[in-house]
Amino acid sequence: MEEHSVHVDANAMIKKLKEEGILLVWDRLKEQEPQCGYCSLGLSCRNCAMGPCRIDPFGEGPQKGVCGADADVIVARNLARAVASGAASHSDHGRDLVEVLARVGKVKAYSVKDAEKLKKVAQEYGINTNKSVEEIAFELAEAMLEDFGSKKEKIQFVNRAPKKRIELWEKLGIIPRGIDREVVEIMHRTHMGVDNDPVNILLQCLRTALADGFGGSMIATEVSDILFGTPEPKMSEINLATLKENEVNIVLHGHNPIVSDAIVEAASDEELLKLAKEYGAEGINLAGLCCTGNEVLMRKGIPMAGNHLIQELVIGTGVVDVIVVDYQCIMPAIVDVAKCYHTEVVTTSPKAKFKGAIHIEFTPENAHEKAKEVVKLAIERFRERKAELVKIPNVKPNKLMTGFSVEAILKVLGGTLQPLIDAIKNGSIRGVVGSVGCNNPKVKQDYSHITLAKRLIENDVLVVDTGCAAVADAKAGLKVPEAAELAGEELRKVCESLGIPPVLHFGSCVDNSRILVALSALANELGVDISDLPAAGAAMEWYSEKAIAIGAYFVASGLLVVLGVPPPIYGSKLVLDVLTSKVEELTGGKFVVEPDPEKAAEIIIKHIEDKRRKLGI
Ligand code: CUV
Ligand code: SF4
Repeated sequence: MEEHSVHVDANAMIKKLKEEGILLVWDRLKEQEPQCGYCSLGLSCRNCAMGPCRIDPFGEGPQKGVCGADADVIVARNLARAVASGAASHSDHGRDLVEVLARVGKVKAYSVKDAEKLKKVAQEYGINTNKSVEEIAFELAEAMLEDFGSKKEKIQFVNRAPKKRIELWEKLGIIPRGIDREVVEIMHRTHMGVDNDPVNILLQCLRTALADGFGGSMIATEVSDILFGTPEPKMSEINLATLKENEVNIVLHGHNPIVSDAIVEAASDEELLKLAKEYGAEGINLAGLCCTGNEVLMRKGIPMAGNHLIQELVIGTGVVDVIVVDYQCIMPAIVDVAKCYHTEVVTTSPKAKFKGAIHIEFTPENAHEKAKEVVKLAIERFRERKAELVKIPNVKPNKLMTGFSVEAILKVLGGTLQPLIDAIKNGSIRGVVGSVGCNNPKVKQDYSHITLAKRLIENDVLVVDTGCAAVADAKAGLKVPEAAELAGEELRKVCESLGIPPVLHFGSCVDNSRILVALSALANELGVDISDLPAAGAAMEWYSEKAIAIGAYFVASGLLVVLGVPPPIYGSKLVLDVLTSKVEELTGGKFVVEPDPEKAAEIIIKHIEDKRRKLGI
């Protein structure tokens, strides 16, 4: 059988779980195959009860749904609903953070860790910062909540984009007005008998995606930095061997740092540590998964167990006492896997309960106590481990350097972007690529992320990564300063002189907003638009609707975006043509679908060289 992952630790665990008779994501994918062709092409619609309807892709069967909608409308509408869901997920996560920000000073568990950033962001919102931190925090939270509503003409952070870009969005009529508003408008427009112009629907996709990138996601990043500290470079470790056999292990899974941060605090509580030792554990060990893992890794250097496709495997080590989750990308399957071990799955959000899990609901008010409760539960579960099921893969944890916020990069560069601009201009850095997104069981785990990153750095292209792509690259050893050796000669020199790796960890998925901020700043310094930059994006192993929203705001911002997994748009020539070609005339960006990471690298490098030529550098 072909191995499902490129990693030794993952494959060892897959083998172990298979032997134990546990069904995994790859087995369930197999059971689903062949997957529905209509759905894969985007040609099925169940938006109303006259349906469900399907359009025959070969032109022989029906070409219209019961209402008369054709393939173009149905495909565009389906894509729009995915963008709405993706934007809503990032943004509702952002809203939860804003609600904590509003309570600073009133709750025990949270405070402002970066007052300087609080003031800077408050000033952007036109708030007078001559008052207490708590007052500023409250006013900023109120102002940000207005970005979610429908009373504004433009979301505040849109102003961070280059002037030319904003003018372009105005001309196209895609300035996002309110985060919730754009999402609601997609749900409205895709109801039967509303927007039946596929191009008009696609433009609303771009506007909603921008409400995510320059709205919900950017708010999530900025407020997380304010509350938990703006990341700074630090070393940490990654892979399944970050779990410790002799310690209580708590795995932090999900997305929002609100819960994970409180648990990090609680895990160093003296009394709980004492209790753990009484029960025979040497300590309390934390390991992250997916994006909440990225959040606590970036800010606190908490080790990372793995990315999306590791979530079932991590439990299979038999040493996870509690896996605590909030929301997004948490497979319901982990509850089933946990049942085969002593592991408890703990849910924390009223928005995301799982059948078979223990629900310990976190609020800003009770987070302190609830976090201790979770840690205590883990300590108790430690005693219930089944020795015969314990097996941590026999590998060493990989090292990585994390913590590259835009602020941290500026510090590394000595306070200005000039050294980076010089390096780009003189060609020692040919360009910058954001490698983002998930794992998908349809792709050998991490293969495409890692291959793409390697080819890019070999060709002197600096890679910045987020989400599960970031975890993949780190596991492959691309995020240590010594990885500079794997880069082309010119990029190697730059990395060595700065002491940084050629692949920089920008954070979680909402932190893709950091890429928008960095590219906007670069474009502004150079006096050009984002679409003029030698830059691109890639989501080689994406699975999530959130990744579609990210791809769409990158394209709306003027970037070429390579998708390694085909999106469900092939049922409409028109939609396919707009997104992979015509949109370039509008925004300067476009999608390319290319599953082969070697070819994807070639496409990106060619794009970067074209942009350099046009800039005359
Ligand atoms: Ni938000 S969205 S699988 S955890 S990157 Fe990872 Fe990242 Fe995709 Fe989910
Ligand atoms: Fe069918 Fe039209 Fe209803 Fe969709 S909206 S299910 S195409 S009738």
